[in-house]
Amino acid sequence: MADILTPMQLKALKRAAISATVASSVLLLLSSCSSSSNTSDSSYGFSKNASSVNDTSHSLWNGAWIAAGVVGVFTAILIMWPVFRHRRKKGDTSFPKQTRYNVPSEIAYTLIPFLIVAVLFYFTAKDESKITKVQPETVAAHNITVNAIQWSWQFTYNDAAVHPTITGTPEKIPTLVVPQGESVRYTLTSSDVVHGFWIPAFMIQMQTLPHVTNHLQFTANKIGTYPGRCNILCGRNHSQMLFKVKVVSPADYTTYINSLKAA
Ligand SMILES: [Cu+2]
Repeated sequence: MADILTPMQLKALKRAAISATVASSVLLLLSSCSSSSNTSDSSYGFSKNASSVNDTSHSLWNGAWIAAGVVGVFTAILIMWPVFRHRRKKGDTSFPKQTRYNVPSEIAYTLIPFLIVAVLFYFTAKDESKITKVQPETVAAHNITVNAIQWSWQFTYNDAAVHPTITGTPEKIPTLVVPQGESVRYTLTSSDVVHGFWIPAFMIQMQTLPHVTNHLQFTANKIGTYPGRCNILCGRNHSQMLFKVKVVSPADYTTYINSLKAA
């Protein structure tokens, strides 16, 4: 391209690219600001307190972004510093001084990344163990088994003695009905390959694995219907592996369970 464009055109192109980058960064920043301030109970697109997991996940997520921002700005300064501060002076034709084996800086650039990873690991492990804590099946107020199949979901309500099962298909996506404000213990299994049980609004996901049983327990706090997805690429119709989560009042939940039993 350099052969076709004149130096003037190249300069103009460079300026346009810089302006576009700055403009899109400003737009991105503004859009993230407005989305966080418009609604009081939502933050960066995530609903606060939608489930018992949200506040823990949210602070971890925010903290990770703040850490990434600090590291990003610090790294950008380190890159820009020599670019602007140590430019070749006009008329200076000398070869730059060559330096090798700077022990203090080598220790620093080994230690700093180690510290960053250690801090991220500490907070992730601490919050993860809090989020994945489950009660024994006999103690939990409600027990639901979620089984993933290529390419839909099966929900079995173990609260009812007959354990009714709802089986979905890509055409007829299933609904997981849960009681508001009451803790549900989920048993996660898979009939075939690895899938991921994911409810974005509740900031929670866990893989469903063949031959392995996983457990998860959380409380849905707000009445409403929320989208659920498989978040592990599990084959041809992975994108159609959808479900809905319907949070209803405890009384409506009991009515629903009774209607399943009767059916
Ligand atoms: Cu899947």
